[in-house]
Amino acid sequence: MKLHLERLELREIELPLRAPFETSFGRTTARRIMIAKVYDASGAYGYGECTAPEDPFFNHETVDTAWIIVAKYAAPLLSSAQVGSASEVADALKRIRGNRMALASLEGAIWDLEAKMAQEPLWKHLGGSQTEINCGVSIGLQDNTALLLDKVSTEVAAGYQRIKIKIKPGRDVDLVSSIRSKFPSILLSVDANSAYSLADIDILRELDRFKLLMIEQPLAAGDLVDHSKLQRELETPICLDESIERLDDARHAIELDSCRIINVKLGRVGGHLEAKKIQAYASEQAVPVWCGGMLESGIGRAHNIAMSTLPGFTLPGDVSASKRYWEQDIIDPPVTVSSSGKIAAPSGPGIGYNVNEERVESLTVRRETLRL
Ligand code: OSB
Ligand code: MG
Repeated sequence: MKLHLERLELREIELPLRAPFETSFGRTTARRIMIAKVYDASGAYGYGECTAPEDPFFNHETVDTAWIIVAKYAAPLLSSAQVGSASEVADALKRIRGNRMALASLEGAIWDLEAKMAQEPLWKHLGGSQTEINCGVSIGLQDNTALLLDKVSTEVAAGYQRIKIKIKPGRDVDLVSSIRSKFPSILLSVDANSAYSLADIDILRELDRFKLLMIEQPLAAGDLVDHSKLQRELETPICLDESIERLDDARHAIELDSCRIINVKLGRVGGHLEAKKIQAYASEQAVPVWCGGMLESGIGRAHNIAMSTLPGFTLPGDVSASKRYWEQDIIDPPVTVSSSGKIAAPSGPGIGYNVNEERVESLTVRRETLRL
């Protein structure tokens, strides 16, 4: 079925987090989220979520820059390209450098639309093969170690298969050591969000003693060369997040042995098509991948679930239950995780969750409609 894209509705919603989320680069208390809704001439529509954060501290993108990129550049390019399928969107937008989270929101909406028009779940439409996905959690920096241990206990008891904690210089080895004394055998990883340099190699070597599943993005965002030097010095696999924005980055990283695991984030890599290419290449190279998160609302969460059903997504991801972040999500039903730490792939068409449009309307603080 050929698409005839008609219009794009952009909205920004404000959604308060249940608790602040702190990383090495900052603390978030409420999300500002751009949502893209794309209509076909038939009246069908699809939803995408932009994962660009509020501030340019994770990468260069923000919700404000994403809005400009989509409204001023991506929508006109898409309109003139007259794409007939979701798989053509990335090519139609390729003149735009970077800004992949912005572009992915648009592409995601069109994938949802296309899957809905085909009356098939998005995960099947993408070529997914796993009917349930393995879930882990990401726990932010806490005010003290007792609080952190509490959080870890809660999530382990809830059934999550892997615990990841955020670290930064000065709050690293001690945290890991405390968790390991209490939980000697859980799957445990750390995420530094680029907070270290090679000058910190002694600290990173100390982390090697704790049988971590991985150390995520210890060095600079975008770097591959220093990560390769570091990986040579460590037993623990390095996982890259911020350094992987496209298939070529994944290929370079694997060729250089800069990492042995890849975190695929739909927004960061520019959408489902690029994510599929990265997982296919990593699978060929026997490098496991998993799905990262960016504190998404239900729409982004649903897209992450669909992507996580692709065959290479073997390690537990950062896709967790709606209730960990939101008092009330914007989808019905919310995402729930079983006591064995799994999310079942939904059976409905498209993203497979209903967007609560009344709630979205009441949270909206900005809107714009564009012709496609
Ligand atoms: O680096 O994985 C990250 C949240 C915001 C920005 C970056 C990251 C994260 C997380 C949370 O770790 C993942 C999630 O549960 O959405
Ligand atoms: Mg990360």
